[in-house]
Amino acid sequence: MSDVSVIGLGAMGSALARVLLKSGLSVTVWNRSPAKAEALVAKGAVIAASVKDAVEASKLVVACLLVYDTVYEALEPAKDALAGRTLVNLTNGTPAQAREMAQWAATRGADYVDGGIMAVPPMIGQAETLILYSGAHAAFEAHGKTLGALGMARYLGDDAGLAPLHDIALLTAMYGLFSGVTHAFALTGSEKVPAEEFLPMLTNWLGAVMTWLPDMARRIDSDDYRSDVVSNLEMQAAAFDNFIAASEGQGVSPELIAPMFQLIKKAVASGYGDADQASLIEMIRSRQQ
Ligand code: FVH
Repeated sequence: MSDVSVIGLGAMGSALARVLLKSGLSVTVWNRSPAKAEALVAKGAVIAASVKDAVEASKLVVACLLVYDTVYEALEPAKDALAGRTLVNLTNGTPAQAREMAQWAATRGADYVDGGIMAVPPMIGQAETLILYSGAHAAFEAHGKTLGALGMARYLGDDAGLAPLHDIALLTAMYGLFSGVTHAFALTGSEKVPAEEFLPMLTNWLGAVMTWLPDMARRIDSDDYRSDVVSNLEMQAAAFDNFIAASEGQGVSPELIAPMFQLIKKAVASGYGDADQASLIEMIRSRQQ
């Protein structure tokens, strides 16, 4: 028996297996393309001849594959071996997919824990690397030490969908930041300002913007969009006209920032002209929430 089996040895699965080995655990590995196991075998991993052998080798099975469909496909020949084991799925997916997989695992007698890795492969194993988990609590606790070797393990609750929900929320925030930053670099670059020269000004500004987030969170939690507003949406809509015109004038497509402009205009048209930026959430969320 091994301490843990890792199914999927892409960039992330290999990093997970490497760190588990480095922390002194015995690790069995399986990958659709077996060649990817070679480097890990050289470091002490045991390569399983089949995915069923890999599942049978450990009480803890960690899967990290491309998408959920590939998890079902890969585990199909091993599904009857899952009983009495814990499946920790670190594959990126949706909350609905995670809940469905928790059901699928339950019908096979397995405990299911879903996970979201807030890191790129070289960050695995660092104490500050955040990995989100949700699902079977007792199973998470039982394997806490092993999972803790991968990074800072944060358990979010029994609902398997919570880890992917928070994962996707954090990733969408990151992509929103990338959108604005890419546009900003394009604007300054249109006048040949090197990105590295603009960078300190940009990071200082983003640091100042971060200090506004607690107020935004408070407003959202309390539906308070109109008290003490210092930058209302009507003013922002007028300024945004300039952002679009300046971009086009500098030969920069506004496509990364235009959706925000559309939303601000929609909010103003819906009566939020005197409200704070936080009120934009009312334009995108369903009122059933
Ligand atoms: N790499 C990253 O920066 C991110 C960081 C955050 C978390 N993501 C998610 O982790 C999952 C795996 O990502 P990855 O980086 O390991 O991805 P790849 O290197 O492309 O490896 C993909 C593995 O999936 C296997 N696979 C694909 N299709 C199948 C299939 N039909 N049956 C069995 N296995 C399959 C693939 O096998 P092979 O091509 O080597 O034979 C790899 O093991 C992912 O959800 C990220 O969003 C990573």
